Amino acid sequence: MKFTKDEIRRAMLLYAITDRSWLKEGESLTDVCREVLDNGATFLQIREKDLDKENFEKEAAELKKLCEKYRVPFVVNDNVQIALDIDADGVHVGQSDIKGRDIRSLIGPDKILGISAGTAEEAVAAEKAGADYIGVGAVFGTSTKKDARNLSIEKLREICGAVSIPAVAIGGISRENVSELDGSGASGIAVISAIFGAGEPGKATGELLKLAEEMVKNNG
Ligand code: TZP
Ligand code: MG
Repeated sequence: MKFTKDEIRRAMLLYAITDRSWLKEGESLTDVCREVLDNGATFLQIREKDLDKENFEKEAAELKKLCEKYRVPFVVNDNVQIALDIDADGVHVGQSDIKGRDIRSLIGPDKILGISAGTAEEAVAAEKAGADYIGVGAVFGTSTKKDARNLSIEKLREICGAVSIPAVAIGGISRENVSELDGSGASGIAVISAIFGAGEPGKATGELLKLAEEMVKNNG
């Protein structure tokens, strides 16, 4: 599926990132993602650090099909080849994944490219490298990513202001702190544990969506 720049910006609103380590007994990742999409998640990324290639690819292909039904963009974390093999809508890469690589050339002009940026310089470089959006964090303390760099809201505002592509805030975002991002310039929130670690992921999604809409409205 192809998404316009406007659609990608709007899809930043509630960006869900998978983590199967939160699955309860008997649950499948696809079933939980369906519940999350039913309740309004606007973007989905598969990020499964402990899955082998074969199973990652299998899960990714299923989620791609699911997202298509909802017309929600679906990207693969880190692995450009898997993103291409399953014809995902795009890929999300970190600074270490892009060193010396031109990911935009590998994926072509139509796929979504997301790049993590922790400084204004990285953000500007990401935009130049053809990123459609940047992921900026960790804005609050997170226990999900061990090597996450912490970043102030002030820094987030500076980074958002440095680029014209949309920025999604990430890291430790929960129902309790979304409003602290008011005025930051972020186009939305990316969350793992606040959705996948919630007792009821669907209900958490609906609540986060409302809070994200409020936050973005308060941005200007
Ligand atoms: N990148 C920066 S923080 C983070 C990633 C992938 C983890 C976000 O997880 P959570 O559970 O929403 O804090
Ligand atoms: Mg990465």
